[in-house]
Amino acid sequence: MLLQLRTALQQAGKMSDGSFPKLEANILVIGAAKVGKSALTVRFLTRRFIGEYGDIESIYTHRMMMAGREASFSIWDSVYPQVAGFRGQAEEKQLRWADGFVVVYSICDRASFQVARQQLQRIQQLTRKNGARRVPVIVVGNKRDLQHRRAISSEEGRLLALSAGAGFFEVSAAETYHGALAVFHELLDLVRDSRRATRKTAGLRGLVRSLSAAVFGKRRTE
Ligand SMILES: Nc1nc2c(ncn2[C@@H]2O[C@H](COP(=O)(O)OP(=O)(O)O)[C@@H](O)[C@H]2O)c(=O)[nH]1
Ligand SMILES: [Mg+2]
Repeated sequence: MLLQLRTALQQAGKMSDGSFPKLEANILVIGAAKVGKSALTVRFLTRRFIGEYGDIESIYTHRMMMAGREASFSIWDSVYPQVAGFRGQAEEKQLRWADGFVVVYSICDRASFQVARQQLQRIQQLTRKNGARRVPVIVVGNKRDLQHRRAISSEEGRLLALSAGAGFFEVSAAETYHGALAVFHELLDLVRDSRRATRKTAGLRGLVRSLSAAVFGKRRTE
């Protein structure tokens, strides 16, 4: 019984040797065309801004240390499909693949803000079906350097993120590295927290099953 209890608690957080398991995550970067999805991703991975990226879809793998723990993740820099019919299938596949989402719009482009709003809704629809409670999402208003062309206020962006239970950053992939760094770091923190919450629930469920098995002499079915 004690052994089962200990196992359940271990599952809720640490490994038996006291270390934390390696964090692995799939990160999907989505948003309308030309908002700077590739610029943001490449900025984070290489610290550089190249200027033109082409419409290439790429999945990058990246390793780093986070709070003394090894993190290994894949970042899918997506391309927004031009053909509406194709959007549904491709989108669903992408959304199901991901553990965390970066939803990018341009602060100079109202249409891209609407796309971000729709994509946030789709994420919520799909993940709610999977029974997830809170999905790790960061909303990013990019091109902050273009203040004279601003069409979306910071408040509006923040409100959209808030309504979706997501984190929010305004950044300029063109001008700085730290904005991109903050976005991906925060997202990985959210992924880690949501994993912990899931494991804790699973651990507690296991504990209840063990207890009822001990008390009633048989396993409860769920
Ligand atoms: N001024 C400015 N331009 C940017 C920024 N980020 C991306 N761009 C430009 O916006 C265009 C589209 O960027 P890209 O990363 O290819 O967008 P994607 O289609 O969403 O992947 C390119 O010409 C980039 O140089 C930014 O923060 N500020
Ligand atoms: Mg791109």
